[in-house]
Parts: sequence; structure tokens; C-alpha cells
Amino acid sequence: MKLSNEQIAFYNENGYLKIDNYFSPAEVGMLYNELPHTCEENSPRVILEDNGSVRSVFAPHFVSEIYHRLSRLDRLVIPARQIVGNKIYLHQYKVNSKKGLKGEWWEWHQDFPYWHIDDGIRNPDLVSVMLYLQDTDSSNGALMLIPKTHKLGIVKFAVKDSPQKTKDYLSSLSSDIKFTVDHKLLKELSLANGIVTASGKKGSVLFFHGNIFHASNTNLTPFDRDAVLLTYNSIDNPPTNSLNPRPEFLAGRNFEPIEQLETSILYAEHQHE
Ligand code: 6CS
Ligand code: FE
Repeated sequence: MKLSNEQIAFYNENGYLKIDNYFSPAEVGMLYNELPHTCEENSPRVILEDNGSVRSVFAPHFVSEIYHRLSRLDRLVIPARQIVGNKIYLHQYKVNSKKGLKGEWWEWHQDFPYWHIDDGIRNPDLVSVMLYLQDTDSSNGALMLIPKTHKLGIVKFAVKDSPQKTKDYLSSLSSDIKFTVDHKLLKELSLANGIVTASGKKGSVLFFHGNIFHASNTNLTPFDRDAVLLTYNSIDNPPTNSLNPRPEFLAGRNFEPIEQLETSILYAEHQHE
């Protein structure tokens, strides 16, 4: 499960790395079946689209042992440590659902500006890993990426056409996020580097850098696109925003390095599957 030198080199050059068939159908099925148990009614951890469908469920590990085991899985933690180059803890954990015919877009953005400005994390020494719970392609809202843009640092933000609907942390989580990429810059980099669509069957994973430009479309198919996202941070790079810190379900506060790794999320009785 350690990444090869070639995989690390590809990630460092491009800002992302997709690995197919990384989780078994049994593991994906277990995570998918557990989803309803992670989003209790009226929880602040559950972010809804304007149309009422679930957009994100944050911190599923707060209520689910299976999701807690996933966050400590060797197949995720060991590559994340390699990419970050240090011991890691979990900064953010969510399931981004893009329900069929309901899931809205994520405008072109970088993730690190939110963690830098909202949480006070000083350096981009983080890595996100996305686990596909369903077959995902351009039709049902696969992530689009512009390779190599992770090398640009935090870039110029677009000027929003209309004032933000909310001033609270939802302006970082809704389909109208506050920090998006300047459109002139977006066009320049799209022409220069191209746009990659990170399609993958269920069980694929995508490691990606906090500064890479990425976006995803609305889901116009009747097929859901649920994806688990874990963001690991270097233990030497914690949030410094103590004045008005975001809730713990958005910015983790357990800075202990993840050790004693899980070797499977399946319980013993299922591990033969
Ligand atoms: O604010 C945050 O932490 C979340 N918002 C976005 C747009 N990406 C990073 C993260 O998931
Ligand atoms: Fe993002």
C-alpha cells in the first residue's frame, strides 16, 4: 500500500493521483450501507442543497465506527503520510453526496484557501483523498481538475456576481462558495494545462492537493454520486484560528498523530469476501 516512486512523482508534478480498484465491492458496499446512519435529522453536520437533498455529511466518524475505522486505514494513512511527508491527523472528513437529479455543482476553487483563511492553517501540508462509492463519470458529476495548478499557491479569487447568501460557515460549503478561482486565470490555465475529469468505478480513490483547481457539475443523471473525502494534515501544521474557530466537525481538533492503523474496515466475519 505504500505509493511507488512513480506514483509520488506523478502526484508532485500534477497535484493529483487516481488509483482504481483500491477498495473491494464488499468494502464499498459496507460504507454505502452505513451512509444513512451518519446523517441524523437536523444535525449541523448535514449540509443540504437548496432543494433539500443532502449535499455533505461532515464528520461521519463522530457517529459511525465503520467510518472511524476507514479514517485510520493503512491503505489511506500510509500514502497520505508519504505525500504530506510527516505524521498526520485528520483535519476534515465528509461524504459529499451529489444525489441523482438533485446534486448541485461545486464551482472552480482551491480547498486550501478555506483551511488557511477560515481555520488559520499556515501551510498547504495537507492531502485529500476521495473514495468513490458509486461509478462516477462526467455525466453524474465527477471531479474535474486542472493539472499542475497546485504549484501556484493561493490564487486570485473571482469577484462574485451577487452577495453571498450566508455569511456564516455555510458560505464555504454550499453551492455558492465564497472563494472561487478568477475566471481569467481559470481560462489561461485550462488552455495551458487542460482539464482532466477524474472518472472512476466505485472503489477508486483520488489523492489531491489542497491548491489544485477543481470543480464538479450538477448531477443530471438519476444515479447518485456519493464520495467520501478525508483531508489529512501534518501534525506540525495545525489551525491557528483561536478567535472564532469553525466547529470541530469542519476543522478537527484531535492533533494526535494517527498510529495503530486498521488493516481492514470489514469486521472479521466479512473479511473473506
Ligand atoms: O470550507 C471547507 O473546509 C470546505 N469547502 C470547500 C469549498 N472546499 C474545502 C472544504 O471541503
Ligand atoms: Fe474542494
